[in-house]
Amino acid sequence: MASVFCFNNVIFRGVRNFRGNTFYAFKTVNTQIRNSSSAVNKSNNSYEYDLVVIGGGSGGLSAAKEATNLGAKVAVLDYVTPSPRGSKWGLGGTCVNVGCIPKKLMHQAALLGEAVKDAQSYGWQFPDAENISHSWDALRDAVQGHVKSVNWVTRVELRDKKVEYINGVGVFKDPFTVQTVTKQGERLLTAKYFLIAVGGRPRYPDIPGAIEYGISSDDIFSLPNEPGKTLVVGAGYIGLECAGFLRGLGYDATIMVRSVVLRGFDQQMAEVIAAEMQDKGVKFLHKCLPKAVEKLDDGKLKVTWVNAQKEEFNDVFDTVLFAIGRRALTRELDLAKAGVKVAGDGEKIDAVNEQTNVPHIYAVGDVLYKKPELTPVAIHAGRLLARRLFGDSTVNMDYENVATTVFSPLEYGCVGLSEEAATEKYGADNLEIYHGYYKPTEFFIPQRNISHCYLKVVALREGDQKVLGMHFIGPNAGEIIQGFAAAIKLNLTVQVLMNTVGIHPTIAEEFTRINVTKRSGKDPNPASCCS
Ligand code: FAD
Ligand code: NA7
Repeated sequence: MASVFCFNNVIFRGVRNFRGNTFYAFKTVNTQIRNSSSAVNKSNNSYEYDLVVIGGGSGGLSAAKEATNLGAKVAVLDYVTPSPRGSKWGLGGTCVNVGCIPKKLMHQAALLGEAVKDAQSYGWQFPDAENISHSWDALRDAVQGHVKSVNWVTRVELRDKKVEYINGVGVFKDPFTVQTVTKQGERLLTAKYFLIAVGGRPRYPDIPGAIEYGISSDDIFSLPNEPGKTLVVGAGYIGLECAGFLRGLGYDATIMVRSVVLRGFDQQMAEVIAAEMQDKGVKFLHKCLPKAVEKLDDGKLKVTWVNAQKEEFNDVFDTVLFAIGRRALTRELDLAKAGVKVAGDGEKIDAVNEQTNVPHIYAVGDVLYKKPELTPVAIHAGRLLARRLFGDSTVNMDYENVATTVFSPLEYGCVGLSEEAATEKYGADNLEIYHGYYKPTEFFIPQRNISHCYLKVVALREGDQKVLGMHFIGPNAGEIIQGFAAAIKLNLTVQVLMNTVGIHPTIAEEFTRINVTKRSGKDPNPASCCS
């Protein structure tokens, strides 16, 4: 267990190296600051808590629970500032309230809409097939019901594990004190360690009407009214997913793209996804920027935008959803009082093994600079950190080869390097790119569009061809890519993939059947279902 103690206003912090030897770093404490911390037990210079976590989302809760499992005394501060539209939610952070979970449920609703159509071709009879409709209110209520049950379970779990949950905003007063105001009044919390796990919130563009009339992912899953004809501004992960499920539910959906679709992802795969969405009826406004949102007398929203040639256009929508990225919530923490530095865009924290420039203050999750903004990343990093701080572990978080999936609704799952990133790192001549289109068996009878079911394996050219990246567009891509992510961690090669016997008839087996390289110029289309 790492140790911290204070003697004669000098803080000694034990840091264990990888061999388990403990070295002590020391630092003189500003007496004035320390004395201002009323919560400090001055008789023995100890702190009220072993760990205070600011932010009760994926990363913060995982660290808090693991730390209490290891015997630490932990408090978690969590507070949700309402969105500009007034949306607010309970304990658990972005993922369970306004992220992964409600998104996946709405994605599932969209998939079921397609399944209803497929079902008829498989012989299911719907007496009034022409009049099947979808109720936004019923979906929203079901989703919100589930979210609230998760909030409740999370609170019970914290109580059972004896993690103190404080529903208040945490702000640093000094490097060892966080202040919060709750319904019971002001509190000052002192701790040996602090964990910043405040995540982020959606950005809005600086244009007239954006904040007044627009919504974000913070609002869509609890929207009181049907979204109707929707403009989604932003063609990243969240923009594509929201437009995808809205179209799947039957709404008119348009995506405004500033530069490219899914920047940072493999661009060939991104184009295939965009083509698939377009075939499903999603409209794209390429290389356009919003200029203003104006509310009309009938309540509809008139959006004006410009294209790359500075030509101006406008259209009227029922809903305008901004998905232009997220802002880390560090400004509100008064980090300067703790001495914690921010990096890059001035909002995120650049931490080495989750440790900030202030040794006893750590950070996990979306607040970290240049790390994937994904729930399992935050959870895993938080858990490993708690084990290093309060257990015997020396295991650090590995941020490489983290798999992810865009639920678009035909899913795009990937792990490892994109073709562009691999080319930049190794050079095109040193790579072998395997690719292929395939035909999911379940698509045949309903005659669903198979033209975008595509996969790609990015590998080194030499030897057994180490796999650097795997990309898959098709049903259940998330489920498929997860297992291959473990294989990549174990240094998967193309030789091993080709020697793996597939499960037939599945679509995951397509990865074991790869044989066409881009270099060969051969047709990547399949000859038959069982070739
Ligand atoms: P959060 O979960 O955001 O938790 C931070 C908490 O801290 C919040 O409750 C916040 O209100 C609170 N807080 C902030 N400041 C303070 C303060 N000063 N004092 C007290 N409390 C504070 N990831 C996936 O892996 N898969 C997905 O499918 C996926 N889909 C997503 C879909 C959407 C629409 C969005 C928005 C995100 C999605 N993500 C997904 C990302 C995922 O939700 C985040 O990566 C994850 O929630 C980050 O966890 P975190 O602990 O860093 O922060
Ligand atoms: P992303 O992935 O950063 O995408 C943001 C999108 O919004 C992207 O297409 C941007 O275009 C676009 N953008 C950014 N600023 C603007 C402005 N001012 N106007 C119009 N369009 C803009 O963020 P997401 O919110 O989708 O996802 C964040 C993470 O959440 C994601 O990684 C998941 O892990 C969960 P650009 O490409 O920059 O030109």
